[in-house]
Parts: sequence; structure tokens; C-alpha cells
Amino acid sequence: MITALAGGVGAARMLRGLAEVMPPGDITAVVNTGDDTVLHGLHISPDLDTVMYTLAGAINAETGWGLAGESWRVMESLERLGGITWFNLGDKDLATHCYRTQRLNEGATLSEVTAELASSWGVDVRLLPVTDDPLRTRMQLVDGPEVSFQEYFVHLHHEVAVASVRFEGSASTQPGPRVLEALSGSDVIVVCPSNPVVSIDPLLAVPGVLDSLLARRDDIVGVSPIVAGAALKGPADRLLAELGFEPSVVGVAKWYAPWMGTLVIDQADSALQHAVEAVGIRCMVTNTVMSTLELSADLARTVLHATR
Ligand code: FO1
Repeated sequence: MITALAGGVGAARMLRGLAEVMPPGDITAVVNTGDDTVLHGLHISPDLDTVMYTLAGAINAETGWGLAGESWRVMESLERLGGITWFNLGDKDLATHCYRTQRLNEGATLSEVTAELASSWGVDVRLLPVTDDPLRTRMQLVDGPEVSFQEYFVHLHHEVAVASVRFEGSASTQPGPRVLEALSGSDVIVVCPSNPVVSIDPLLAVPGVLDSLLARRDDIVGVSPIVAGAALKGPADRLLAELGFEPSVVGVAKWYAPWMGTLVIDQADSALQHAVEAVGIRCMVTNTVMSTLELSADLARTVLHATR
């Protein structure tokens, strides 16, 4: 049994690789919900959906989010009405948000709705929202107000400098059902190549999660989302720098070292292996760029052996 800590696109590719090399039913993914948002009255859980669609083989491979073969008729009509169109919701994807919102309004928990949606897509990896309670990542801009994560990421194209990040509501959250059990009971905990600041840190903000990880340090292996000083996707490199960490595998190692035993870095960063180890974390070097399913599976095999 393994448990993976997961954000969006990088995590989805890692999970797809893991599901190739071990029974999907033996994998639990604890997924970030700090990116969740409400638009048009609909509850949207981007990271849960990205992971679910990827594992179902239905993801839009070009964007890494949303469904393949989408149409955009609702967005076109919204544009004509002067509605909110900066966050692109495809027609088929909208059904997911309608269903989720309806079930939440009926009193179902996010964990229950997630299990229903995953089952409808034939996804056997157990997807657990880190919490069923409201958790919202908020970004304080250097030259501007505090904004929601999606306003920063999509509306502002993550092109603005960030002074600090907080996880609104975290103190009042409880871990989702079976989250702590998955962390304490799995053989290995894999930290997917997600953004440390805005994808993995929200998980740690949920009371009980960090303590569970600290107790498992030797069994935790992470994959760096930074390769050759740059994030493969998104603003991880800039966010690390803005928060005072090197935008490199060494910065990632420093961010994770208190609770992570092993960090897997890309071949392009092999010269930094000793610098990572100097932070007090074991370091393995391999190809971490998952441009094909085969490469995701290769990385998954390496990661699973890294703690043994
Ligand atoms: N990302 C974008 O860059 N632009 C979008 O318009 C957009 C829409 C969207 C809709 C549904 C969904 O599940 C994800 C979507 N994303 C979009 C991705 C999302 O904002 C980010 O990938 C994650 O929140 C970061 O992990």
C-alpha cells in the first residue's frame, strides 16, 4: 500500500505511472483542496478533477487540466452575457461541477462525492480530498491585494510577485476520513512533483497531517518539481524565490527536509546531489520528466524503490 500527496498536473502524471506499476487499488492519493473555488455557484475542485481525469485517461493532454475533446458553448454564451469567463469550464467538465455542487447541497461530503465521481470514471486509485472542510489558499501580492489562488494562477496568469501565502480556514479543518490512517498505514509515502508552496503545503496546514508525516520521515520520498532551476509547469520556481528559498532542487530540499527522508531529482541537476544531501535529506538522481506514460512508469518504479 502506498499513499501519495498530490496537487495537480505533475501529481496526476506521477499517479498514472504508479498505477501502471502496481495495483491501482493499493494506491491512495491525498489531494489538495486549497485551489477549490466557487464560480457560477458551482463548487470546482481543480486538483481532484485533474487527478481523476488523468487516471481515467480522459484528460486534455495539451493543457493538463479539463477533459479531452471539450466544447465551450456555455463559455461562449457566458461571454455574450458578460459573465465570468477568465476560468475556462468546458461543457463536459461543467457536468462534474454541477453534480458535485448538487450532492454537496444535499449534504454529501466532498470525500463522498469524490468517491462517486471517481467510480463513475472507473478510477480505482482511492482519491481522498485532504479535508472535507473549507480550505482556501490565499496569495498576498507584493503590489496588490490578497487574492484567491485561482485569481492569482489563472486570472493574473501567476505573473505577479507574491509576498506571502496562507491557507484560510486551515485551523478549523479536520483531515478527511481515512487521510491520517492512509499516512500511518502505508508502506511508502510519495510526494508527487507538485508545487511545494501551493499544492503540498496546504495539505500540511490541515491539523494532524504534518505530525503524521514527521513520524514517517524515513518512508517519505518526494520528486522535485524543479528541474534545472525551473518549474516544468506553473510558478513553483518563482514562488520559492519570492519566499526566500533557492529556485532549485536545493531550495526544494530545504523546504521539505524537516519531514522528508529522500528527494528524487532530475539528471539535469546531478551536480547538485551533494548540496541536496548537505541539507540532511537522501538524494537520488534519475529522469523525472514524465513526457510519456512509459517515463511516468519508469519514474514510479524508481520512486517505489527509493526508500527500500
Ligand atoms: N488553468 C488555467 O490556466 N486556465 C483555466 O482557465 C483553467 C480552468 C480550469 C477548469 C477546471 C479545472 O479543473 C482546472 C482548470 N485549470 C485552469 C487548472 C487549474 O487552475 C490549476 O491547474 C490548478 O488549480 C493548479 O494545480
